[in-house]
Amino acid sequence: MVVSGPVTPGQVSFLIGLAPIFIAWIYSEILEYGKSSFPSKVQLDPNLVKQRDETTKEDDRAILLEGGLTRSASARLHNSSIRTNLIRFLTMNDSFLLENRATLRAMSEFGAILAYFYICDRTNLFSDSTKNYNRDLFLFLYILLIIVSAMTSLKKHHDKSAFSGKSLLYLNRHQTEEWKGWMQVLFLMYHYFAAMEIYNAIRVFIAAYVWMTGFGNFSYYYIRKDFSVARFAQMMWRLNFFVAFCCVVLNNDYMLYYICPMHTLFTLMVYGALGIFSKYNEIGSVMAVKIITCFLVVILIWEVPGVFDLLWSPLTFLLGYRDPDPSKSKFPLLHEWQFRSGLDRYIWIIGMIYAYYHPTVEKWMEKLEETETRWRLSIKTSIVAIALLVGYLWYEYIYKLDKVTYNKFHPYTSWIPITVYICLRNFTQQLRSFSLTLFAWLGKITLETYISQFHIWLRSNMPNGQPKWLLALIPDYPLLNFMLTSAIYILISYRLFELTNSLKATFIPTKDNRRLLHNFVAGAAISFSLYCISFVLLQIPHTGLKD
Ligand SMILES: *[C@@H]1O[C@H](CO)[C@@H](O)[C@H](O)[C@H]1NC(C)=O
Ligand SMILES: CC(=O)N[C@H]1CO[C@H](CO)[C@@H](O)[C@@H]1O
Repeated sequence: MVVSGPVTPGQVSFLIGLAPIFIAWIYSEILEYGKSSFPSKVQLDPNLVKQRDETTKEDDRAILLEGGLTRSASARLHNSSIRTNLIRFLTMNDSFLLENRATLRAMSEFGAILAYFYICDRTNLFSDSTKNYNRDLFLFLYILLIIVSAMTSLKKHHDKSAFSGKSLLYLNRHQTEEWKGWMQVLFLMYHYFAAMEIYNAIRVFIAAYVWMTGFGNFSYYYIRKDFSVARFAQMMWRLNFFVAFCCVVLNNDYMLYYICPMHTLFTLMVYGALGIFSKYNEIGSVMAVKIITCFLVVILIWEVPGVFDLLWSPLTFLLGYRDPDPSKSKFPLLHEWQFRSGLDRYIWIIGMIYAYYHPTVEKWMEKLEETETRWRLSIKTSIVAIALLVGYLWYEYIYKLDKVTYNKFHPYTSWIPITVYICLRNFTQQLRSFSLTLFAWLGKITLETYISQFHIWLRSNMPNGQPKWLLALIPDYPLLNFMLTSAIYILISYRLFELTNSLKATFIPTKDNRRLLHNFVAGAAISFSLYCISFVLLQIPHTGLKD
């Protein structure tokens, strides 16, 4: 069943890179242990150590000199700091290891998790089972989760509106995260149980995520105006760090995890739309021109035949995907990318527009809240009625279409259910201020749960394979197995979320572009050398055999 394929240079590089880090981490733990049991050697009071940990995180320039804490402020010294750090790492310099124990631990843990991914997905250590859909069970589990989270995690938020200090905030952070959360649970369960009958709903959920990408990123860049390289790098790290390692270790194409390239693309588009001529963002007409340009760009790329291939074919090495399933491998390499990115090509712009009008709507809602009760009630009721009617019409005439026809209409209609949801979700103050924090918690780790599901919850069993099987830790007990694999899977996803963030803080300095560049060059150089070494190593047995 399992086709792990030949070992790739990437996998070997991963091992060669991980081994010294792992050893260094163990050694640093031993040093730390020794230090605390024999405190005479290096005398540091715990406060100082803590403070030092924090400074190291922020700034690698902090160098521990003979028991004291000194910062080398000169740029000259800091120029060489990556080289010195590397040398100190390779020579297993005690103080260096102690200083960076937390980072080493995070990297080792990250590596161990990836190893677990490989073991679950590409070896026969655990078995696999087939998917099985039962509507009753599916709904039972989902509704159970809603009940549990309503009973234990329903929370009222007291965030204030920016304008008047009333708790108005439509679509606040809690709500978007909760929204992501409940959609994600359905999306994942859809994969786990192969619930093909909700295919169309899943398309809407993905559109809603992309809508949120437009909405969130627009608000952020519009208000904060932070177009710095550091911020950009952080964003790219958040979206692609983990998936890049998954691709290397599991020998998969980036496109297998299509959510990642898609969100990266649309995030870049929002970034570009606001970043270019960002000085004039305040002017309404400029913003209108920008939005119209976004539409035109999308129309040009996706609607004009031939442009898509012309534009993306140089990136085929990155965005190409071939399904190993023989029935689906007839498509051209870029087909998957065209299909996935095309489905949601407009909705991020809609998200931007909603974000742009957000303050206006908020003010308007505030006014509404202050008007006479009768007026207010009638306006609200009519809005709800219209929303329900539109929602119903959409459901009847669009949603119920078969998969292929639906997909044709999807790019032009996905804004309808999204808008209806937004209206209904916040039509009373109470509804707006409550959220289910359990779902919001899950909503924070959607990227990690999305990527991890392929390998430690489901199984793809081969490079580039779609996850058609389930991971069976307890064979023959499907429900117990579901419980156990889900628990491990959610826990690991959450750890991955934390590790991605803590490593991001370590490697991407916020205010020092020079160091960011140095880190980037060093990272690229190290990866490249590891790759070359692995490549050569892999050639050796071959030539040996030929002789
Ligand atoms: C921008 O979009 C990406 C992708 O959805 C998301 O992860 C990120 O949090 C967004 N940024 C902001 C500031 O909302
Ligand atoms: C998008 C939108 O305006 N949604 C609703 C938010 O809440 C107000 C006030 O209750 C409603 O009138 C809006 O329709």
